[in-house]
Amino acid sequence: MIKLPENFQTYAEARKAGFLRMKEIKDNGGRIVGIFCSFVPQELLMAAGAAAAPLCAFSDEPIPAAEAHLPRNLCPLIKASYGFALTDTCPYFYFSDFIVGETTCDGKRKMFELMNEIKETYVMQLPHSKSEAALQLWKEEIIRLKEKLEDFYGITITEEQIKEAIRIKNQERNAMLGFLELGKLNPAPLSGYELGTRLDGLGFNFDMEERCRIIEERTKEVYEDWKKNYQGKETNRPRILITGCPNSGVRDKIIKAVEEMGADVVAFDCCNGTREKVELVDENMPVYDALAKKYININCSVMSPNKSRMNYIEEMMEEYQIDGVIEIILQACHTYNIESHYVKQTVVKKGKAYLMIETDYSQADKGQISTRLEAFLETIEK
Ligand code: BJ8
Repeated sequence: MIKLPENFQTYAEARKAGFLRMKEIKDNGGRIVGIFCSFVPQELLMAAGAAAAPLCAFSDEPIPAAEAHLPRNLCPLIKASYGFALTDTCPYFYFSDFIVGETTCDGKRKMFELMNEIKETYVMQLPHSKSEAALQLWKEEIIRLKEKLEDFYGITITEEQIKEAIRIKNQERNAMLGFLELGKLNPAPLSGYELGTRLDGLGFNFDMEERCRIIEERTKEVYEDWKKNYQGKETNRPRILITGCPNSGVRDKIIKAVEEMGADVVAFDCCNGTREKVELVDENMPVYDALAKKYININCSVMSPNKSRMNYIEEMMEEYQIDGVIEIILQACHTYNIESHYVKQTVVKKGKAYLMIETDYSQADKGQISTRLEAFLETIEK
């Protein structure tokens, strides 16, 4: 695994550092809205002057408590997120004025009903296709969220404010994308472990300008180091693309493990990767049309059909010179699990290696996963 920089902040450290920022926002009378998903248009929260608190949980600690209300055979992300709320042990949930959920998968959709009993949870009705009719519905839902924010805070949100938020969020997307696209360099300039951890960690920094500055500085630093120390050097380390469900809760036992075995994770088709960032919001369209178009195009498996994800994976395999794809499925995630059939087809058609790992946040399968990763790497000839 490529060495981490000395000042590297782990995900847990970044999350903890954000607690203080949250509290400061609250102490100064600021607004905070908790969110779970890439489909929630953060530009509206920004236009309302609210920070978006990321609430998706990646720890198995609160799961036993959640299982008192939720089925055991449910996605760990859903159980952990609900468990934190139920046990009142997540400062991001605690400081949120209200929660914005969305009808993505069945598990989250129904869990939000229970969460609403703990704290107000407003649910956006996300259509599950990208048709013209779905786009219109989604645009109306986006306007409804704007109205919800206006009612909740007793404010008026102008189109000018939304335009400005779109401009800033697009800048941030570009900065993050610039960092993730370092993975296109060959040999790999940094570890996939760092790529993913930094991106997740920055979600706990609510100052967009600072976020951009930090990531642009690191991008520049890594690129210069690559030119000096890696460019032109031969390597036989396989280049891996990670796809599927959010992977932060299983990063150590899959991403870190495979890198320690001699591979480089260089690309991420997932929500803590490029998935939400590749398409910007069109700054020349009317704001609600532009937001609806951008967000409905996110290639999540809750969309049906979702052919554009397969096209995107194919493109990524070319652009990042991928040797093998690891698909991460969180236990009981039916949409990604079923869609893995097409992902495998897409990868195999290109003559590359494919491995699907279905797992949860526990450490019980760590040894078994290591064995499978080792066997997978052996199938990749370099
Ligand atoms: S846009 S990936 S953040 S829904 S919770 S679907 S893992 S069973 S998280 Fe997601 Fe939005 Fe899509 Fe991204 Fe499966 Fe679990 Fe559901 Fe999940």
